[in-house]
Amino acid sequence: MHTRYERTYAGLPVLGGDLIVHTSKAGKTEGVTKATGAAIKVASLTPKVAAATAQKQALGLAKDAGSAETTADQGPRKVIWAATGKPVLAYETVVGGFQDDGTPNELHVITDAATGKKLYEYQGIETGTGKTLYSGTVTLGTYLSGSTYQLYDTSRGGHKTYNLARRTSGTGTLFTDADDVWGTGTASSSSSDQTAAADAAYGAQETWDFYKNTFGRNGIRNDGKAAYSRVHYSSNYVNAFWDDSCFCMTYGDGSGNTHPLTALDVAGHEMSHGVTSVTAGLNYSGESGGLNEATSDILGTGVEFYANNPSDPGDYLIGEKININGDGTPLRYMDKPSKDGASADYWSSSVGSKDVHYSSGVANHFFYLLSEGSGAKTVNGVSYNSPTYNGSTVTGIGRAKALQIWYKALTTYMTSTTNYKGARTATLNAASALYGSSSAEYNAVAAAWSAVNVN
Ligand SMILES: [Ca+2]
Ligand SMILES: [Ca+2]
Ligand SMILES: [Ca+2]
Ligand SMILES: [Zn+2]
Repeated sequence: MHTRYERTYAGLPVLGGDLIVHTSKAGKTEGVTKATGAAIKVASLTPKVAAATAQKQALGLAKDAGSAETTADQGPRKVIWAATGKPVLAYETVVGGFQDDGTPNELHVITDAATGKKLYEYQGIETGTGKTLYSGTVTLGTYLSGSTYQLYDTSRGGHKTYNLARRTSGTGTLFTDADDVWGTGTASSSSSDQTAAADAAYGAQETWDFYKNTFGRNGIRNDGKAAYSRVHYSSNYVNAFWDDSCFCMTYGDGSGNTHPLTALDVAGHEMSHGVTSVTAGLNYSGESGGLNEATSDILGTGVEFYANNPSDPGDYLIGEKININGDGTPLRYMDKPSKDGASADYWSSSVGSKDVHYSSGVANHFFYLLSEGSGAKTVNGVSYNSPTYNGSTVTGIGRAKALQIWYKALTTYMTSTTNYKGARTATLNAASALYGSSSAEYNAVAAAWSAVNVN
């Protein structure tokens, strides 16, 4: 038996004071491994330096690493620093934000509480390498526990990726790895395959970052806590789903268990159902159901563009990477939804009786027109040609503004029963609040709705 202990001194955590007690099966102590040999004792428990000074030092160091944070995420808290040299009373300050290259920051700075001198700093974010199926080789937030890495992203609300290994219930087993390189970039039908897990973890992190950096939203519930993801659900399961009751994301492995449904827009789509659920709560049938589905397509597309991943460039297609139709065509098209053979391009009084994945077409088409405008256009190498119901020419205001308007409408003006007419009002209210009621953006929202026959 090997038991780890953290130590405290006068109620303060002792950093670098951890130890492991080794015992035999019979319970006899066979040895102790200590992180420090020094006696834990400090002259005074009263700092000579103000906590604000320690915070200033930590923020300055984080700024050097590219962080724009102006306050500490945690601390400064009083600790005993015993990891280097003679144990002293110190402050630990943690600064979040992002580093120069976009990697999240969790800079820990240890400041001597007597002298104000920096004793130590370290980056708390582990970044592993994911070899994904759809998004190439990516950086993943991981966690080193003992000598084993976990697919556990402490920098984004504590997101964990679990393996259901073909089961259909339970949380599954947390993915672990010896060298922090996850997956192979190729789908495998093995139920311990890490590639799908790498995609799922990547999808969760990009979705988290998209919401945080685009809307200031801290996680699906906006409470700073991550959902979790499960892969290898069931066998030959050709779907992925969000479930409010477990607050978790689940992915099937697709046909032959070699086509996991883990592409970025699918991940963003499904997790956005969680956001809708805790905001507008759009009922999942009739026109509100179509708006619910469209919200997931719109925000999932937002995630895909945000990630800016060369293996999966942003587009106005849904599910173009997962080849669910078997002929390489996407599941849905936003510029002209009827291209899938079933979705509605325009509102009609019967649109609410369609399946929600088809009545969503009206709002997807609205979003495309609002972003890019009508007519022919090529974006990231994909050609679009978006028609209008009334023959009008719509000029787009750009995806960034269209996303802000949709998100504000969803979170501020839509309710469980909002229908298409109500969505027009909600997005006009949002445009008015964001840009003013006589703005070009407001007029573009009105024009884009009219172009899909919502008046
Ligand atoms: Ca590995
Ligand atoms: Ca794409
Ligand atoms: Ca897409
Ligand atoms: Zn959906």
